[in-house]
Amino acid sequence: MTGTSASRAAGRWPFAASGAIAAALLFGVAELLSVLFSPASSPLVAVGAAFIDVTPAWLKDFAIDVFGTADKLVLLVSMGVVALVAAAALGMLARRRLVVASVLCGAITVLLGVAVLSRAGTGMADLVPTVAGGAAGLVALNVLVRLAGRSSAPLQPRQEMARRTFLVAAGLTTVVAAVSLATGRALSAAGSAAVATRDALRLPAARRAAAALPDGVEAAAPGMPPFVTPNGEFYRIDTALSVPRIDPSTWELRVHGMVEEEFTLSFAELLDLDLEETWLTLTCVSNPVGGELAGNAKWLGYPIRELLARARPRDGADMVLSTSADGFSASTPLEVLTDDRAALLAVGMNGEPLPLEHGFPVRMVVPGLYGYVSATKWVVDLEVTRFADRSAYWTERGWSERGPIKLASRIDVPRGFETVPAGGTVLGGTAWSQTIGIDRVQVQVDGGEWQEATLATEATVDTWRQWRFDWDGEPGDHTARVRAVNRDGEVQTSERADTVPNGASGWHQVRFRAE
Ligand SMILES: Nc1nc2c(c(=O)[nH]1)N[C@H]1C(S)=C(S)[C@@H](COP(=O)(O)O)O[C@H]1N2
Ligand SMILES: [Mo]
Repeated sequence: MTGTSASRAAGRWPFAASGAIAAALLFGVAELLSVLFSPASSPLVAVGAAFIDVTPAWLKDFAIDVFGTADKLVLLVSMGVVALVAAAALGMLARRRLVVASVLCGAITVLLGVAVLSRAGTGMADLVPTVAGGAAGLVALNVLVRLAGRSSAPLQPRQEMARRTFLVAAGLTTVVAAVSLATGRALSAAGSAAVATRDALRLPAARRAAAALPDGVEAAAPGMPPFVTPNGEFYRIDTALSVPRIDPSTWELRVHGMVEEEFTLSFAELLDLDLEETWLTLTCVSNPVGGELAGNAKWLGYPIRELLARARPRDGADMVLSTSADGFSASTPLEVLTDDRAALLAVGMNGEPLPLEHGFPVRMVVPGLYGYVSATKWVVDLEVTRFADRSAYWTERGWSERGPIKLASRIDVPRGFETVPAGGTVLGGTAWSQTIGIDRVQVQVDGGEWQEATLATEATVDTWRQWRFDWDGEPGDHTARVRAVNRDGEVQTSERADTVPNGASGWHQVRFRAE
């Protein structure tokens, strides 16, 4: 680098920094103010959520495949990086064209405002954080760029002083931006009525309690996941960048559409109904073969069948479109919600109110269907309709309108590429075929004969079933495969299908080493 190009580069960084700091201040101020409005009034949250909504199925699937449940963190961090780089470029433009850069800054603020208004349930008032943030960013950009200009003009008298002024201003603005951002995030996480109410809430006992778990539901294989998934470990998949915080005293479910009687139900009314409990394994359509996007819990809730009986669906209706407070929707066949399976409007999970991330205060759980077509969290609306007339969130993004869970099995231990002691190796895993039940599980080692695994006790046909397989192997590298047979006699297919459009299939296989 020659002397002049080095000093040119050195001359540019204060402008790039000014742009980036102005952007940080914009988002920081907006984040802090958004605490006073709705979560979606944060432009950060709104843009991320809008981005998730326009994400095509393959990209969503890719993100979940690669990042699992850290997908949202990765999204936020990548958005942050892109925003800072773009803002740095804007800062450099401002060096020569401050007016143009200021107009662009205003235009970006308008776009952020549009993203906020595009979110379900936001109104004009929710623009306040974005507008205030945009104004703060604009002022910061102008002040910092002017100071940077003075400090980098070599012929300017007192250049050293100008330089120091710029550094102090830039540093202070950065601190203000960072503190507002952190405080805003922390306050919106902690200070809401939903959290306080949930902590104080005591759910009524079930009129019909779930049967106690029989002995032996867990397979005796070291390292197996627990049969009941603790709430804190339950997989979480949704489009909600910031978890909706609903105060149950304001929650209402509207039941309407092709029905004889429309009605609304409050949370207090729901708790007064005859609640029942059921054991049920939820599964995500994005779960790859052998994946962990499935969890098993005891749910407390009111049968959706009873709600629909009260509404009396009209002839010709074949679907219930459930919608959440944040605009997600799922299309569930009407017949599935009116037959005798335990499809619940759930309020409790493993003996507690639903965790906020799992749908507090009310969600749906439906045996036998993937979550994206049935398990609406933060549910506020049930519309009885027809598949021909309405479509749901993921259907509009390339997934099937119906999503029955596919028969599946996986090997949990040994883990892939694990080294286990040779001789007396215990393999263990999980299989599921909700509403039908698992009849047999078979294991094949190194391409040999399929052999019967020992099944753990079945809790209910709606829950997963664990298995174990004892194997006396030679030392060396081995491959084990698993397949299940359900109680309808269906043998799990070897045919590999991708998760898009209606769930993965194929046999899970694990390589491990015995020593
Ligand atoms: N409101 C809302 N409900 C939702 C979703 C969502 O994005 N938003 N995702 C669904 C999907 S795809 C699945 S697999 C389940 C996951 O439920 P969990 O996060 O409690 O495990 O929730 C379903 N309910
Ligand atoms: Mo899902």
